[in-house]
Amino acid sequence: MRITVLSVPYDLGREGEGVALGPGRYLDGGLVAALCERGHQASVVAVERPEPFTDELSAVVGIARVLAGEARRAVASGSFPLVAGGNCNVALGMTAGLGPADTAVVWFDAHGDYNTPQTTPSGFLDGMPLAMATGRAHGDAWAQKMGAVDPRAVIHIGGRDLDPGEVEGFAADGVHVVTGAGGEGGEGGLAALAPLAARAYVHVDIDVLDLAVAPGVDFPSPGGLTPEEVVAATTVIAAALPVAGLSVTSYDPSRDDARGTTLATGIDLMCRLVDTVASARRSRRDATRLQ
Ligand SMILES: [Mn+2]
Repeated sequence: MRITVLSVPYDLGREGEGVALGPGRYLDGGLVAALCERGHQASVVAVERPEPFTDELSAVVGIARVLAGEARRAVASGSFPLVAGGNCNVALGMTAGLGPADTAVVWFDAHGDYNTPQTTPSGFLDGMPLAMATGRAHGDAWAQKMGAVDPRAVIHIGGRDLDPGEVEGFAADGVHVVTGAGGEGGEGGLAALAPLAARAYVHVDIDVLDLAVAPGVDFPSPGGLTPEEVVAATTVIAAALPVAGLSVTSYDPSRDDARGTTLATGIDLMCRLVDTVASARRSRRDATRLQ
């Protein structure tokens, strides 16, 4: 499969610190070579903040607009957009680029990312990206201009650190939520998305994984999923809907262990998810040919 690796090296709009360093580390650590070894053709596009940093919200929105354009360009040229991102707010650019109104979102994350300025206990802007994508949070800054994702076409998987306001928001908006080890019960939720969308976008905050395989994160939460569980759930969604884009975020190299466990896990997970998407695409093409 042809792949455009969209590198988004920012941490809430800032470069050079925390999770902003993750994408560069993936690239230096051999992400492109690993994809090519599996028979894909990968090229890299670096997404750049369009204006000097003034505040987090403006920076996040500016970067997301640029990313949306690059995702659209990749898809139009027949290439699959794979985001190596700093924070989860890359999801704004991806959903906008893929078509927010008819894209289902599969969101793997230890945290809800569904707070609003009213519900957030911390004020942390990257606790809100999924809520921004659906227009629940900061609608005037994002969804009213760029389009909103239908929350009923969203499934959140692997959450174990959800704030009360997020749990209420998920229920009120009809977001499917699958908690607990193994993502049990996910199949029904994934199947429910298919009639609401033309395609799916899969987002993985690497903190959804267990700390044994991904210790290099800023907000560790024990009891996470295995990479195999993330791949298995993605296989289910890829059979139900064409997966049109993928993002993996939140790797903070400064918190990784000495062996680079998180780096290796992240690269391997991206490769396995891309393989899953490519193989579902092949099956879909074969099925069309046989008709
Ligand atoms: Mn997140």
